[in-house]
Amino acid sequence: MKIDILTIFPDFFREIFDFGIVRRARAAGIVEITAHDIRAWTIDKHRMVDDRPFGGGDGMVLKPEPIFAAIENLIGTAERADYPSGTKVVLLTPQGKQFKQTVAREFAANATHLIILCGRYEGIDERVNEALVTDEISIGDYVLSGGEPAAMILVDALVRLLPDALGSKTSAANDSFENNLLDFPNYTRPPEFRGMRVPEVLLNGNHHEIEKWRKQKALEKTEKNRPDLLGKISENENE
Ligand code: 6GU
Repeated sequence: MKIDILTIFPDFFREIFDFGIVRRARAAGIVEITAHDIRAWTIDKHRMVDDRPFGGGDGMVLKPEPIFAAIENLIGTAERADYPSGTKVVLLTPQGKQFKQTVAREFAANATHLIILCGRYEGIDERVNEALVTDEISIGDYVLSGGEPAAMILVDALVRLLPDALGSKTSAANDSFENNLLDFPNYTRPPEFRGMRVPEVLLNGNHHEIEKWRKQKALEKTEKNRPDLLGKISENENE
């Protein structure tokens, strides 16, 4: 998979993809990630990436010209209908559809070239959306000063789902949200720490009992922290 990030702060991404699974996936050639400065595609004297909103109001709006030029350069066309299959242009904005594990799975399975536009300021000229964007995405119901932290999250969630990105010992199939259940709790050595014992069932090696315990604890954790997920379990069992 090839991922191109369009941003006015390319330095934000200088090191954040150099750790853990994402670093290994890059080193193994599973994914290629590049952050591009939108300003590189400006052609005016002042290299302007933003301007005042028509109709008035606070803040600045990202201009369409450099973004269209960037897309034309990266994809070969600024006509959404002519994008090669597997190409997605994602706009990160609080006005987007909410990012979920299902979306990460869909991208990991079907996208081969992902272009991520990081929104900034008061927004982005809507013609970018109308002509170029295939998916408008938000990472949650709060406002960030820009799409950059959201891009980091999107990339991380997606790369670990790419075939061979996770080591053989871990599997995305058991992740929280994969079955609308949060993960069960884990313990490691020592078996007793500051008077707190590891649950006995985990120490006695009865795998059937351990499975039962984990399922129960996953349910309890979900009930406590994310009761909204529980209604979805029976819905999905029919899929
Ligand atoms: Cl993708 N961008 C911004 N600016 N704020 C957000 C967001 C994105 N997702 C949630 N809040």
